[in-house]
Amino acid sequence: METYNLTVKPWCSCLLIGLLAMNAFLSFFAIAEIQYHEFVVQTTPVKRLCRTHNTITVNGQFPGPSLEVRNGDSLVIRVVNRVQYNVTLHWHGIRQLRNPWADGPSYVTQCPIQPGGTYTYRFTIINQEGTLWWHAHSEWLRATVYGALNIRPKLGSPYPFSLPKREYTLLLGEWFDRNPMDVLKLALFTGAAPNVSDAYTINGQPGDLYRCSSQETVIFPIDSGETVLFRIVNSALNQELYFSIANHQMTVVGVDAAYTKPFTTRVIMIGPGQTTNVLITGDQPPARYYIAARAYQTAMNAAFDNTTTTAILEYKSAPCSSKNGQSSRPILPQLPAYNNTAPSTAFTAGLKSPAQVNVPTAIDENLFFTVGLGLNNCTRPNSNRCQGPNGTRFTASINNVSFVLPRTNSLMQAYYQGVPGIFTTDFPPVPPIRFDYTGNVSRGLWQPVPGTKLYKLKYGSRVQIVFQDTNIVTTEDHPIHLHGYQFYVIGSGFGNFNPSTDTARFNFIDPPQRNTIGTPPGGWVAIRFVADNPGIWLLHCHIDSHLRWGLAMSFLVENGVGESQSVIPPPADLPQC
Ligand SMILES: *[C@@H]1O[C@H](CO)[C@@H](O)[C@H](O)[C@H]1NC(C)=O
Ligand SMILES: *[C@@H]1O[C@H](CO)[C@@H](O)[C@H](O)[C@H]1NC(C)=O
Ligand SMILES: *[C@@H]1O[C@H](CO)[C@@H](O)[C@H](O)[C@H]1NC(C)=O
Ligand SMILES: *[C@@H]1O[C@H](CO)[C@@H](O)[C@H](O)[C@H]1NC(C)=O
Ligand SMILES: *[C@@H]1O[C@H](CO)[C@@H](O)[C@H](O)[C@H]1NC(C)=O
Ligand SMILES: *[C@@H]1O[C@H](CO)[C@@H](O)[C@H](O)[C@H]1NC(C)=O
Ligand SMILES: *[C@@H]1O[C@H](CO)[C@@H](O)[C@H](O)[C@H]1NC(C)=O
Ligand SMILES: *[C@@H]1O[C@H](CO)[C@@H](O)[C@H](O)[C@H]1NC(C)=O
Ligand SMILES: [Cu+2]
Repeated sequence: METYNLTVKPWCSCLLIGLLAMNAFLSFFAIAEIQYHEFVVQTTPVKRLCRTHNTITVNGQFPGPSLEVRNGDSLVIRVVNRVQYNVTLHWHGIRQLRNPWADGPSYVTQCPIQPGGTYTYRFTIINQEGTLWWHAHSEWLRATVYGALNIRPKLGSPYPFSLPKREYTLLLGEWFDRNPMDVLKLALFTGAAPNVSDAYTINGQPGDLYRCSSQETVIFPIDSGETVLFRIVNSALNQELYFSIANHQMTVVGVDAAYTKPFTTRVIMIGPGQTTNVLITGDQPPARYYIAARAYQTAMNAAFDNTTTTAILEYKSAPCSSKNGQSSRPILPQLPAYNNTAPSTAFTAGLKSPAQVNVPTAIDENLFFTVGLGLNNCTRPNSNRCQGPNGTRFTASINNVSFVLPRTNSLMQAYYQGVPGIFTTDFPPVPPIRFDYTGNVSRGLWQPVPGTKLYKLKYGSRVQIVFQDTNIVTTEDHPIHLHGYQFYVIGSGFGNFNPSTDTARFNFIDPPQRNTIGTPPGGWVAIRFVADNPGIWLLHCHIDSHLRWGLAMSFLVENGVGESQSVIPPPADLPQC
């Protein structure tokens, strides 16, 4: 198999271990590999939109190095922090069984790697296949610090579709024509929404529709008649995106790290944190076709980046004139209107597991979480620190708790070492006040309470969560990401969740498995999972501005019985605060 975008691994030596009987998780005949990498977080000049910026990268690459692994492989990644910011890396979607120490969210599972420091992430990929990615999990550094984490089946194990000859990784990103950390800093000062980005990118390049960009537009070659696999990742900081390829159908075969029942579509909606694998066949006249993505914007009256990023699908047999000539600009695909929710709903409804899956039918924990924004009133509404709507500051919450990270320890370290005073475990399982969530919400309900509250789950408990979007400030699609787990998405709908009618429509047969799922704007989405991974796991909106405002909480999953159901001891080099 030929892989595009295979990046050079710095000092990657790979050693084969046959018949790994010592690792109970690996099947007896598996041949697994241990990959060693060094990721140096550094400042690198990157030129985009006519200007050069000192950009935070990994190993000087933007996007960062791709990790190409197989199910069962182990990764040892030594991270060296050579920038002035605190850094952590998160391996988005990797389950990290019993191993929260390698998960990465700053102040949740570890203290950050401070300037000049190092930390080695060690983890094994256990029963996961598909496309994941990695990114910084510390303030807004993930704007430029991210890369693919592609997991192929074990050697000799097939894909559930005919093996494509070629595969491409396509990372969608968001580019700011200034230091993203300064954009965040300004927003945190003023309390207003952060400035929007200046471009979307495909593998780091904005494409033909932006100034000073067309020379570097990414080109994906295809042969007439061949089928290629595209691994699409939304690494954008704050924006759901619509994605399409001119004149070509896409066959969706996977989302996050799970296969799906194949279905064809002209457009996909992909939220920050999500991945989608699609097959594309070169069945059109040999020419060049635009691949394009732009915003799917659900928040009302909010500024957003309305630009369009493009790459080019180029038939190798396309006439030279069409490759070089000014005359033959590639065809642009039709993308839905920014505010059109119908194509997103249709796409999401098409996602199913390939066969019947094992969804817990009985549940031990029935959780109902309201998710949304809020506004904090100011004592001096006219001050330059209260530039949010009508002299307020933006906030966000789950069940009216706006999540606050600790500063003097990580949640996981405090829990493991029994350090008191860092968090409480009284996160409310249901909203403290019932109201018409998606109706006209009384202004008196808009200000949540800050807190570092966790929700305790017994090992092995069967959990259902209904995420209910609210109309506080605005209804919106919030892409909710759960660390340490994959869950089944068993239902969704618009308006307020109604247990007596909506539960009857849940899909217990073939719901898709994901790690990130959006709430329909002004609607709800229901998930189920078994709490079989002990540790502290962050649940949050993957729109980074919302995360920073507090749209997050954490689960504390207790140890079960014996070592095999307990968190492993922390590594010796775990960063301290
Ligand atoms: C944000 O946008 C405003 C208005 O366009 C501009 O004046 C300001 O410099 C920007 N600042 C940052 C940090 O993005
Ligand atoms: C994008 O927004 C700008 C400013 O709000 C507006 O002038 C422009 O027409 C919009 N472009 C598109 C393609 O919607
Ligand atoms: C979407 O925007 C268009 C024009 O900006 C407007 O006419 C239309 O009513 C909007 N649709 C929805 C569903 O908000
Ligand atoms: C701000 O105040 C105006 C005028 O009172 C009102 O119409 C608007 O809804 C308010 N906006 C918010 C977000 O509270
Ligand atoms: C929402 O309720 C407030 C009072 O609680 C009222 O002033 C306002 O007109 C209502 N808005 C709508 C759109 O119904
Ligand atoms: C915040 O201010 C608004 C009006 O400006 C008021 O309706 C609301 O009750 C206030 N909230 C709190 C928590 O004080
Ligand atoms: C959240 O809690 C604050 C403080 O108790 C209260 O003013 C507000 O109404 C609550 N809002 C909701 C949606 O529960
Ligand atoms: C970096 O992390 C350390 C440890 O938590 C903290 O003391 C320091 O203030 C942080 N620095 C910045 C710039 O956030
Ligand atoms: Cu959100």
